[in-house]
Amino acid sequence: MTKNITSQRAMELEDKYGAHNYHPLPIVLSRGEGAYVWDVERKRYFDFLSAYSAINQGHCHPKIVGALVDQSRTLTLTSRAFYNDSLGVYEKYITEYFGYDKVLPMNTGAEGVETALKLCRKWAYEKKGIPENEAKIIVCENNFHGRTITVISISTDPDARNNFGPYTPGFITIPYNDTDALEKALEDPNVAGFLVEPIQGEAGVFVPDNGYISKAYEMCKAKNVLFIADEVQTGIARTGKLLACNHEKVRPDMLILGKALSGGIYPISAVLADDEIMLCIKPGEHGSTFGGNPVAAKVAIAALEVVKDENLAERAEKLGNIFRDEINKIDSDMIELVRGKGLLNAIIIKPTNGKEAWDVCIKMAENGLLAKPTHGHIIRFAPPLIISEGQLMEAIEIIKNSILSFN
Ligand code: IF1
Repeated sequence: MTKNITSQRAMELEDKYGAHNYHPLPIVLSRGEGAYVWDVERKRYFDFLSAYSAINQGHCHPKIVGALVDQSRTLTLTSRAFYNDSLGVYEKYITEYFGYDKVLPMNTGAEGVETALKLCRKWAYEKKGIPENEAKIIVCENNFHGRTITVISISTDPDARNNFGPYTPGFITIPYNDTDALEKALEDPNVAGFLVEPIQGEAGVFVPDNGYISKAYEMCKAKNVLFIADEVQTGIARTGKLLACNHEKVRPDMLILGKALSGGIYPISAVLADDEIMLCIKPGEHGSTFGGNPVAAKVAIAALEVVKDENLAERAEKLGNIFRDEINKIDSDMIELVRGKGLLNAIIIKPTNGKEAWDVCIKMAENGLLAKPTHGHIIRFAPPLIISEGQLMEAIEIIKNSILSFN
């Protein structure tokens, strides 16, 4: 059916038979390898979105695909009604990899966030002694934690939350990167946790002030409040360290991972925590059909091995510095600012001559590079971390020429 489908036909099919919950760039992809993707007309592009940082290890990494194929031929799913020979091995591997007592395996990032919120509330009632149904969790304005009802209940983005009410109660929203606001919110004795992205990805790669994460962590500890890091997008080497929290030597009480935990090959998420928190959930109190399945277990081990074997964090650190330095050299009024950490960066575009971020993305696509605006005038640039320095320089040339074409 998909043999020799044209871009036009593919888009028509999605328009007619699919929900209209996205507005994609008019590019129909059919193949991915490393830092590249190809459309159905066999045009090659640099992928500078990496499926929103799920493809850190590069498209179709042979080692991860191999793990997927081998396990898929053997045993794909047992449910958690029984044990299997892969889950415990994976749980040992990932908890030692990140330094926690235990892991609760789920599938999507949003499920990981929901799981962390449930663990935080359980801990609040059973360990901290907050009166039942009174627990509150602090979240930040302009967050993005997923699309489920509770997660959009804490969103401040009208598109994400409008007309999806009534909303889940029990949250306090404060400005991001504002420790005074956090200090005030922490005065409430019923606060159980603080859920935060170390860098706000969807908000436009908003990097907080140096010291914000470590100060926020210390303030939470002083009030016996759980520091919960959503590293679904910033984790797995993306920002130049294994975790974005590592930049400030913060060890979150709960760590939420997703996306590149599978290298973009399979939906895998995880919540890591120590026993005092994790053992608050007893048998039968949480779970998921696919959570921790044998294929996910083997794929995640392979994906994490690639991160270490190919030094992806060090690469992201080095190449990210080159990216920002080179973009800052571009002489164009359209470039208001470039910001980011490691290979999670964004360019703030100043609309010029009637052209804006979307037009820049269309021009870059014509020139062989894919990226997409987040809000308004911000374009996120997040290539696979396996990109070579030569490829990066070639990609920067495309970005430069595309932007200068509007001068
Ligand atoms: C979409 C955004 C990015 C995330 C963080 C949890 C999740 C995400 C920090 C939920 C997911 C994805 C969702 C996807 C596009 C993308 C996205 F634009 F939506 F906001 F990356 F910034 N925490 N982000 O970034 O993980 O349930 O999706 O596996 O919904 O369009 P998920």
